Amino acid sequence: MSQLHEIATQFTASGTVSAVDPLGNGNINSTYLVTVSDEPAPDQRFVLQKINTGIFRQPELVVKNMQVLSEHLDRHTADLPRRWEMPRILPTATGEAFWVDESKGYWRAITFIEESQVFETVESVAHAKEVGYGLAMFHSLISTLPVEQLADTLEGFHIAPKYMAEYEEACAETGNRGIQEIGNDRAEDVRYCLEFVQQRKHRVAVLEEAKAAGQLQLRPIHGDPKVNNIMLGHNGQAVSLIDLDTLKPGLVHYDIGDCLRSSCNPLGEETTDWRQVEFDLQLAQAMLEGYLSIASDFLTDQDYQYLYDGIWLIAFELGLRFFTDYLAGSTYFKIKHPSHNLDRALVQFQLAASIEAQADTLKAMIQSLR
Ligand code: GN1
Ligand code: MG
Repeated sequence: MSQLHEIATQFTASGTVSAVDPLGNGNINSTYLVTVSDEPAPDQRFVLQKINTGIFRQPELVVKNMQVLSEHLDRHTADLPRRWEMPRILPTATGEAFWVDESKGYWRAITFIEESQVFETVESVAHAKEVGYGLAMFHSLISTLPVEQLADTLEGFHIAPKYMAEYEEACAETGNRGIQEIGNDRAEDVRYCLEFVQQRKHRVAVLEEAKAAGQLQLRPIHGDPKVNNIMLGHNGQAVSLIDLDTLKPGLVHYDIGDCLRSSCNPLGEETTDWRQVEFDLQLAQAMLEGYLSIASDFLTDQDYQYLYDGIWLIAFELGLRFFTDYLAGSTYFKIKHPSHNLDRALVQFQLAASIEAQADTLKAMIQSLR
C-alpha cells in the first residue's frame, strides 16, 4: 500500500481505499480526492489534505474554525432557498481531527461536495453572477457568527502594510546580492515590478487605516474566495464555497476584492501573457449584482465607500505577495519553475493597472448598484 493510501485509510471506519488522486491547483496545501469502496454500498469520496504547517503553524486552529462554522450552521441554517453545502471535517477512525504521520505531517479529511464542478476562470456573465451569489451566501450565513469565536489561523493575512514591510525586507536582502542577478534574463520584468510597487506603495494602508479609524469592522471572512473555490452545481448555480483554511476575522473587503480580482480576469492568474490581462467590467457588474442581491442587507454606507479601494488593493497586494516571494526565493507559494512567482506577480499588477485605468467607471458602477 502506498503511503497516501495508508494515510487515507486512517479516515475510513470500514471500506477499502480504492483510489487517491491529486485534486485542484492549491498553492499552499497538498490536496487529494480519496475514493472508498464499501460494497455493496456505492463508492464514497472525501478530500484528504496535508496542511502546510510552514504557513499554518497551528493546524489545530484551522480545524477548530471549521468545527465552529459547522456548529454555527447547524444551529442557524433554516430552510435556504437553494442548494447550499459547506465542507465539513471528517475525523479519523479513532475520532481525531488529524492524522499525524511519522515526519510530523498533519493530514485532515473533509467532505467532498458531490455533483458540482470547479472552474479556474469565469466562463460567462451568468457564472460571474453565481460567483457573487455564492460569496454573499457564505457571508450572510456567517454574519451571525460572533467574530471572537474564530481563531486567527494566519496572522497578518491580508494586512497589506505588513506585506509591504516584508517586500522592503526582501528588497534590502536581494539588493545586497544585486537585483539584476536575481532577475537575470528577466531583469526588465523585475525592474518593471519594482517601479510599479514604488509608484503605489503610499496606497497600501487604505483599508487598515479605515479599520483603525473604526470605519470598517472585523467580521468573519473566508479569506480566499477565488473563482476556483466557488463550486457550481450542474445547473450552473453556486452550491458551495470550499477551502476554509483562512476562515477567520477580517474585512469583507478582502473577500470581495479577492473574488473580483480572480473572477474578472478571464485569462486567469496563471497566464504568461500578462500584457493581455484586463479587469473585465461586465463580469464585475454581474459578480457585484449577484453579491449584492443578498449582501446589500448587511453592508453599511462606509463598507460601500471602500469597495473600490478593496478591489484595487487585493489585486495589487497579491502581486506584491508573489513578487516578494520571487525575490525571497519562492518559499511560500508552490512553483513549477524558478520565475513562476514573477509571472504571477506581473498578472496581478496588470490587473491592478487595469482597475486603475477603469476607476471612474467602476466607482460609478458601484454607486449605481447601491
Ligand atoms: C493561495 O493555496 P491557495 O491556492 O488556496 C493563498 C491565497 C492566494 C492564492 C492565489 C493561505 O491560496 O491568499 O490568493 O494562493 N493562500 C494563502 O492563487 O496564502
Ligand atoms: Mg486557499
